[in-house]
Amino acid sequence: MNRFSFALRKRASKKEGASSGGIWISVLLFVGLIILSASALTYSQTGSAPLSIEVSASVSQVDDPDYSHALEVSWKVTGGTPPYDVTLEIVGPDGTTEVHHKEASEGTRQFKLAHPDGGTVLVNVKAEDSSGSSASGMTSVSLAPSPRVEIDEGVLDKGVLACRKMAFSTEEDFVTQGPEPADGNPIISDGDLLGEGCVVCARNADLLQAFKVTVDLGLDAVDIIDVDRYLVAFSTELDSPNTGQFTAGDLLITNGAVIPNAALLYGFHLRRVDLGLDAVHFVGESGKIIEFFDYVKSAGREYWLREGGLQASLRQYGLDIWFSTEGTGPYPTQPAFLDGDLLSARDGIIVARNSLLLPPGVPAGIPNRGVDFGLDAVTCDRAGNREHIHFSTEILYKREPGFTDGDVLLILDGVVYTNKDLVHCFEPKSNFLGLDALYIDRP
Ligand SMILES: [Ca+2]
Ligand SMILES: [Ca+2]
Ligand SMILES: [Ca+2]
Ligand SMILES: [Ca+2]
Repeated sequence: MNRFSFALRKRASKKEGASSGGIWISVLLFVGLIILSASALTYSQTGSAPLSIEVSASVSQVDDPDYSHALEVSWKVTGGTPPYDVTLEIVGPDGTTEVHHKEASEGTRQFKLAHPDGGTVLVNVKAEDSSGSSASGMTSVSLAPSPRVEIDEGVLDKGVLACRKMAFSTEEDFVTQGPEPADGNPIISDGDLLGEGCVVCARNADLLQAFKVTVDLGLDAVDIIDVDRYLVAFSTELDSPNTGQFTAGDLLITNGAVIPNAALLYGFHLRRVDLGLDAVHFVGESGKIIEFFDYVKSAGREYWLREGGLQASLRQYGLDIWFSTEGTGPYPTQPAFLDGDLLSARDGIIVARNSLLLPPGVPAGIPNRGVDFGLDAVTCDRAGNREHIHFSTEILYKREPGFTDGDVLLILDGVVYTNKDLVHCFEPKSNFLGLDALYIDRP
């Protein structure tokens, strides 16, 4: 098992609170039927039927990046002396417990679960009536594990599919001694998109296919929106050789859409500047991002140069673009932001300062702590939970807690994957190849 799927497992239990719309697959996997286990059946003083609870639950898999299953619970409390105080408890396979108080005496509710590895979920309904009697009813459902794309030999032919779970780009060109790329060329460029297991997901020219560019322009920011539709947002190191097509600071999409750098910066009251683009991550529902990409393409690059146009569209689609620039915001004596800050294109605010990204012991942040470590790769979940931000810096730090500019760091925490973890399966002559673009599914 690799470390990325491990991270995915570890994280699963933390997602209960977020909300996200998804398409529910109508495959009913298991239906847990009524189990009645009134633990403390008590006749009420009026001699009516004893307090009892019926509970049933069913579960189905969902097609949603943030959740694995939908759980439906139905319950009915009868007997005893109404009114009742009803509590629902849902215990996940990892022991995490969700408690819902003050439920109705009878009802059906749906809950989204994030347990991609499957397992047993216990549903416990407890009731207390007005005479103080209590009862509980319990049932359980089995969650089937979510289907995963396993990296195998066959995936070498499937190109970008190998970047479903994670993708990155190095800062250096190198020759692979490990798995041979599908096109037979052992030379890996700093412009190629690489995936888990040292697979070349896309050559630079593949990413640029819609732009009719065949020279390697480098790759220094990436976000994978949908591998099946081959929708990747990215940025190059060099301007397009086709005059006026795009700059190295523009945000490009594999469908041929371009968002000019200036559009990303209007929220900061900067007009018609190009400060470069070094890292990118889309926040919002995947379906909305895909719709937005169609719109970006149909509107054309010139349209997005209109001040505020991008910000209005992002609000309309419920999206945000998190990014970092190559250059620090103008006015050097009092910059609005640093090239090491994570910025919001929609709101024109700093999502996370360089000083917040790095662990407290690191002297990050200007002017107070001393150094701008840069931010040249970033990824997070689509909900934009800041505690899931993973990133890479532009410069290394040798003291404790040390890191290199090729490592993957977790916000406020430090190194999660070293550069060697990412590239060792290429068996390169050097184990340090840098890291300047990163995507992790459900980081
Ligand atoms: Ca690169
Ligand atoms: Ca760039
Ligand atoms: Ca970069
Ligand atoms: Ca880096």
